Amino acid sequence: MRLHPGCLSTLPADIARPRYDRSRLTIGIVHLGIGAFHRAHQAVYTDDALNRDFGPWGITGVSLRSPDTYDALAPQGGLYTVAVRDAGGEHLRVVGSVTEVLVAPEDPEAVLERLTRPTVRVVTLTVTEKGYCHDPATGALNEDHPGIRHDLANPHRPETAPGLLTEALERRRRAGTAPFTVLSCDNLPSNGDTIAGILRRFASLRDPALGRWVEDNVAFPNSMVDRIVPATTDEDREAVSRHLGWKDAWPVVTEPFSQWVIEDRFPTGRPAWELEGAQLVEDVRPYEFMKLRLLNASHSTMAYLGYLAGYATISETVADPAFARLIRGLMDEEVTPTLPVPPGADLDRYKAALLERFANPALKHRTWQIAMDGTQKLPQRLLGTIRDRLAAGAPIDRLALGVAGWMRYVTGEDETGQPIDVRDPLAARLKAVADGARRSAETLAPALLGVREVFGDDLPGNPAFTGSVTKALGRLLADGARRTVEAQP
Ligand code: CS2
Repeated sequence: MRLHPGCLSTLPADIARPRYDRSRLTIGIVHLGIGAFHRAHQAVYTDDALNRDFGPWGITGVSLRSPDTYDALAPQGGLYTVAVRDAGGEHLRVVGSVTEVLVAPEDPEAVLERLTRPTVRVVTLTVTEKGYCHDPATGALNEDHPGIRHDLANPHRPETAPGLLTEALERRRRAGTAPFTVLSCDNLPSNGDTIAGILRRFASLRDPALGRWVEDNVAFPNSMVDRIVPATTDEDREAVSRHLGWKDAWPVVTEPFSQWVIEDRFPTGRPAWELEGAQLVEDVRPYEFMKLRLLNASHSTMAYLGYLAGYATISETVADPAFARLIRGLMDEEVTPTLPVPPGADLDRYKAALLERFANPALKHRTWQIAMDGTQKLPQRLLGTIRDRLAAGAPIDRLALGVAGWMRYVTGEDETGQPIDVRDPLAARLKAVADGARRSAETLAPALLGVREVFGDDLPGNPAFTGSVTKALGRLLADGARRTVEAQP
């Protein structure tokens, strides 16, 4: 039988469930991009906050592309299971904070209706890096993006996150309703400032007066989000449903660790997330640097080199002593010197915990999944650190090997000659560039460095950078990823 609100009281005692009356829950948050990460992170913090201090903070989840999540959760009344796994076993909880799911392409008016309700005071986003329709190298709105062009031409029938948010804000402005707070929960540098710049520009292009209103009235707090959430497999669905005793069409699987650091700027209020472990701070940047440059940079480096070496998951990759040594060296030697230490943080303990989290055998986090959207991820994960190191005249060998791993990966062919399913908004262009130059590092590296959206205008002209990347790529093409990693100091 399918999981549904009526079965909550019959669940086994060891399974946590909402302790509040969901039938009285009203919507206060709209979330754009209701994927697995949101459901294992923000929705859990909100569920905990509702358990402790019930209030008008129910979540409307919005899918911007596919109806899959709607098809899975709507028959379950929005309920789903979070399976927390580590070497010690699995703990389940059923989350109740998501009250409904909408599919924007199927019914954009319903989404806009929710976004313009005065009771909706916070809009959170996990639309992935590419969902911001921006230039990853600069963070500015990409005005040539096809979705942005569509939404500027059809402002009342938007398809993109910037278009939807701006149309909703415009309707609130006309109705005299206070704006909602926009809380980005994606792995972007200064994610709040970035979405602020994107929306202000988009709004100004629509109407300069609207642009000024957004500038003067809308809050965009920055945040750092962290929890490892692999894509859910059918095997996970079966295992969780067996443990639960009810069929859950789309549970999410995650680790015990969770962190959320938020700039406390919510003029019209927010749930008491801080009572559930979220950290409210003045300045999120040191936490964001720590996480993006240590965790996400290691993830991307292991994703490309691990995949090329034949490893399907992160735990398999880091179990290889040569890869563990590479990641340890990358974090200690090349990244840590660039990091401001966040208040109260112990970087050595943080890094040791990261290696344990990567090694979690109960999480099947695919290298292929993390390898997606490299053009949107490399700038904040590897290239920012590289720029700081170059400015300090410091070596970048391991960071450059990560970049070279991406270059080798986007050629679209693995070391056994099998095709790689490269997923990236620029995949076709990368393939064309690689096909034109892939015989040697001396031609492939400069060709890919020419992708300005990734490398900007500075790095392609920096000989220390281009030399280091070309050398590493040459090794990968000649010796393969495993031997190249083994040869690292
Ligand atoms: C991963 C992240 O897929 C990826 O790019 O590096 O989703 C990562 O698991 C999270 O940022 C961890 O908080």
